[in-house]
Amino acid sequence: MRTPIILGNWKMHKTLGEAVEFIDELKTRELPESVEAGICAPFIHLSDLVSGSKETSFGIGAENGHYEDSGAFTGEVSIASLADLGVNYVIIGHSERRQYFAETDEAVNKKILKALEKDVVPVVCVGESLEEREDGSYESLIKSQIEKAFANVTEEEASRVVVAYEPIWAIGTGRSATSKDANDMCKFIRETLHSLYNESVAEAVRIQYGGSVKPENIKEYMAEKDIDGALVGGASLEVDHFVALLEGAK
Ligand code: G2H
Repeated sequence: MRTPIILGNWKMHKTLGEAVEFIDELKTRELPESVEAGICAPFIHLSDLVSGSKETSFGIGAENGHYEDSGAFTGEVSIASLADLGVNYVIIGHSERRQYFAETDEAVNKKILKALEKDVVPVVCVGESLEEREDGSYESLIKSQIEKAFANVTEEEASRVVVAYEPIWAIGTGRSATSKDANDMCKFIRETLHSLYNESVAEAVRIQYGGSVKPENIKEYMAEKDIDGALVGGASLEVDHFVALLEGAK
């Protein structure tokens, strides 16, 4: 059985004060034990959030990280230093990073390998554009994104990776994929993992859906066999909504 996992992706929202206020409030809430929970936040908030969430049941993640341990990469933050800080997750290859910051499949792969080496859970995002959905090329695109992401990832490491299927046309648009469409793609990702590894890896990897998930639709997604959780942007910014998502996922 795969443990459901709900992760907030705050993107470029919240000041440090607002971030700490959120965590302080979340600490006072009773969270379902059966659901793994985490908040992925901007780099400058992470130190405070990691210390503020000690001895709680939820984890803290980064929204990006660099695969080199150190070096002349102005403006970047290494996955090694995130691990040193005590960060639990790192989002890799979010479509906004692929689209606006030219993140390639090769960089995604290097980041996954580094996160696994440093014992940070990589949350690798894959997903197609509206054009690719409509012209029917989406399955081959997703297959290629998965194959490239998992290059040189061993069988033992692969089951520690979390995959987030996020169709670009459903991100922040309010237009979510139907639970059946989302499940079909999560199933397709699982089959791709089966062909790359074996059944036990395919059955162990947790696959999230992401794209306009909210308290009102989380149950629908979680009822699907191949959806193990959600990566949530907008609806993770309010404590009440985040807690409702966790409740809906249990
Ligand atoms: C997709 C998602 C979080 P939202 O980017 O990764 O954002 O839930 O706002 O569509």
